[in-house]
Amino acid sequence: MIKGFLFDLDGVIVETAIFHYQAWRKMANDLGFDISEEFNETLKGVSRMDSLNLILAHGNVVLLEEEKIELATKKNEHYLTLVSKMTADDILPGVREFFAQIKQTDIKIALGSVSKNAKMILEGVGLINDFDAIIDGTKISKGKPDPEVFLKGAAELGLSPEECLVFEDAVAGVEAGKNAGMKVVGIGHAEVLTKADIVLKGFENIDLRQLLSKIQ
Ligand code: G16
Ligand code: MG
Repeated sequence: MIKGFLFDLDGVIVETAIFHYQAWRKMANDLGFDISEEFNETLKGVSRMDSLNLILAHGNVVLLEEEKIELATKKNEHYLTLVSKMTADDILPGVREFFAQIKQTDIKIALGSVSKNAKMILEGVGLINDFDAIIDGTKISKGKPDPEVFLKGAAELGLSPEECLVFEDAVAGVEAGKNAGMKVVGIGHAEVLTKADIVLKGFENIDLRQLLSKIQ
């Protein structure tokens, strides 16, 4: 029986991928190359340093570790100026209504994000108090597709993996949920999120009971 929902942040609750893209693109442009929106898809759910390494390899740029840390810090500062403007209007359609349905049940809610900025973003959009547990990039050592983030989420909720349902928009995130032994609802396109148990376009007009009857 499902007793806990584990939500990814970026692409599930809010759309921060565009801000990550803008900040990484500026960095790449400064280094003399460009990154496409399609390439940006491969960075979703991937940690900051892993993303940086993928981008540098894409642009055939080799740097020292300290130079990489400097670039990642600068990118994050730029990213923070972009996300600091986020408000409740940036919550993805249907999320609030879905949360309201959850609150009428005994199902607990946790965040499972690899972002080190997750809490700041949840505060900014006014959702921080809706979570029973928050696992973010400051609490984990391995990014998705490693299951660490979701296993820690389940543990903080006091639940077993089989009692948890993951909501994820990234291929690496869906894999992380499956690697944790959990059922996964993909948010996005079924052709992309092939490992998810069920795929929704988003939360608009989603009936919680109907969803649970399909998944259990
Ligand atoms: C998010 C994004 C990734 C980003 C990562 C680290 O993961 O999808 O693109 O690289 O966080 O973010 P930060 O640089 O803020 O620590 P998630 O798990 O919320 O999808
Ligand atoms: Mg995501």
